[in-house]
This record gives sequence, structure tokens and C-alpha cells, in this order.
Amino acid sequence: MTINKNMASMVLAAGLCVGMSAAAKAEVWDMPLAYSGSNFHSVTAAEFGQCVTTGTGGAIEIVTHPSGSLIKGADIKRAVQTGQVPIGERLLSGHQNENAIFGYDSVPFLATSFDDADNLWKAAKPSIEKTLADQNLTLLYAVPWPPQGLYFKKEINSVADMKGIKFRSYNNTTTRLAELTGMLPVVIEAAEISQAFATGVVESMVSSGATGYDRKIWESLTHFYEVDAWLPRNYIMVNSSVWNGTSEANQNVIRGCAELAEYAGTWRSKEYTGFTLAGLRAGGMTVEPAGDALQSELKDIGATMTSDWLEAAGAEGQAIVDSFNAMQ
Ligand code: PCA
Repeated sequence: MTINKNMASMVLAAGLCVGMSAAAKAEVWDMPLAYSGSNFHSVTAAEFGQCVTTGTGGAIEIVTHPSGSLIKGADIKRAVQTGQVPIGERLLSGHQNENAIFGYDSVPFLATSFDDADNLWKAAKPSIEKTLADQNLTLLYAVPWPPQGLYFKKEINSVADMKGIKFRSYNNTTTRLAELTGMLPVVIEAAEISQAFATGVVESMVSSGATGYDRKIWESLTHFYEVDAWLPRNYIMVNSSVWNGTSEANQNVIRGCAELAEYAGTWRSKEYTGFTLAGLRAGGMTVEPAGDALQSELKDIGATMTSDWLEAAGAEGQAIVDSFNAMQ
């Protein structure tokens, strides 16, 4: 008993020493996230951070900051690029205004299921990696949101019913969708939507069941139409100068953790799809597929948006679509 006790305290003392020396050398990587801590992307990022902290023996400690609390969503990429923070997460299609390629995942009705979104990601990844690399950014992993549908506070049967509605958008594609359907777009970060809906600044949006659920959207809205328009991705980027200054051993740990996170995040996104739609229903919302007339009008609008995107993204965009189509 005494021996065991002594041994235990020796182990504890040794552990503390290791812990202390690791802590003394630890490099803290603050990691801004745009979405709330309860969102599955943020949960995955926190796990990724823990994996890196453990795997590097505490040499790199990743600390996540959800809800845009450290850096606002729209500023995260610039903050990582300029080295204000070493690492961060952002919605990839949020950068469409810089380069149309970033909007590859928000082309309406191109990839409408998780399997298709996976193939489209495979087709687009080399272009995205290269575009980011040219901006001093190293891609670590990317995870899709669940399929995007339309939220309203009244029944909608056709595009004509949408006219004049104040619409929350989150990237160029969603702004364009509003314009083409006669709605009035206002760009609002997910972290701020509860307030924007509660105060009537906006009254409609396109998003996943996940975001509506996380933001308790049933407090302001009544209808969710499953349109499955696209599955946009969040991605994790690290500043390339920081990355190049990281030891090969630690880079390997980070790559391993990133692979696990992409897998776990994608799995969560799939699980969360049904769970959050049930949550919207439990909150009192009507959740159903868009009616045939509405769906076909949206397909026409989607075709216009697809040709707009192909024109903006040029040969590189066409090559992504061609390589995706070849996988079907
Ligand atoms: N939620 C994010 C992006 C896509 C989604 O499902 C948002 O609404 O901002």
C-alpha cells in the first residue's frame, strides 16, 4: 500500500515535471471560429485542437474561439493570412468575391447529397489548395454543412411569393439568389442571425437545418423547405509561414488530426441533418420538401446562377465541373 502510494506520487511528480516542461515550451495557437460553440463544426475543431495538443506532447496548444469572439467571421481569413493568428476556420464560399473558384461548392443543384459533395470536393481540392497556397495559406481540412434549404415565416409556393422579403445572405451566391427571386438581401453572419431575425432586420434565409437549429430559429420563423440546393464547406487554414516553421514531426501529427477531424466532422454533418430537421419540427416549424412548382422555378434560377459561376470561374471552374461529372 505504502509502496503503491509512493509510486503513485512519483508518477504524479514525473507527470507534473513533463507537464511543466511542455507548458514552458508550449506554443499557443489561437484558432478563431465563426460559428457558435454548440455547432458541430466548432465541436469538431475543438476536438482537432485537443488532438494536436495531445499529439504534439503539448508543444502546440490549439485554443479555439467560437462565435467570431476573437475575430469576426468575415475577417478570419485575412487574420490568418497576415499572421495575426496562426490558424482559423471559415466558410470557403465566403471568399467568392475574391475568386469565383472559392464558390465551387455553392453552385445550385450541382452537388445535392453528401456523396456528390464529396466527389465535388475531390474535383476541386487541388485548385482550392493552390489558390490558398498563393495567399500564404495551407489547407488542413474541410467539412460540409448539411444540404441548404429555404426558411420563411409564411407558406411559400412559388418564387412570386418571395417578392420583397428581406433575406439574410452569407455569400455572393445567396445574395444573387435573393436578387433573382425578387428578395432583398442583407449579409449577416450566422453568429448574429438570432438577433437579426428577432428584430425583423431579415425574415428569410437559405441555410442548413443545423444553423436554424443552433440559432433556435423557430422563435422567429415558421417554414423550412428542403431544397437541397448545395452543401457548402467550412475549411481550416494555417498560415504557411507558421506551417513551414513547424517541425516535420508536428506537421505529421497535425495532418493526422486533420484527417480524423474531416472524417468525424463529415459524419457529424450527416447525423446532424435528420436530427436538426426533427429539432425544427419539435420547435413548431413546418419542415417539408419544396413543392414541385417552386422546385422547378428554383431549378431555372439555379441554371442561370450556374452559367454565371462558370463564366466567372473560367476554364478552372469548368475543369472542376468536368472532373466531377466524370465521377458520376
Ligand atoms: N450554415 C452557415 C453556412 C451554411 C450553413 O448551413 C450559415 O448559415 O452561415
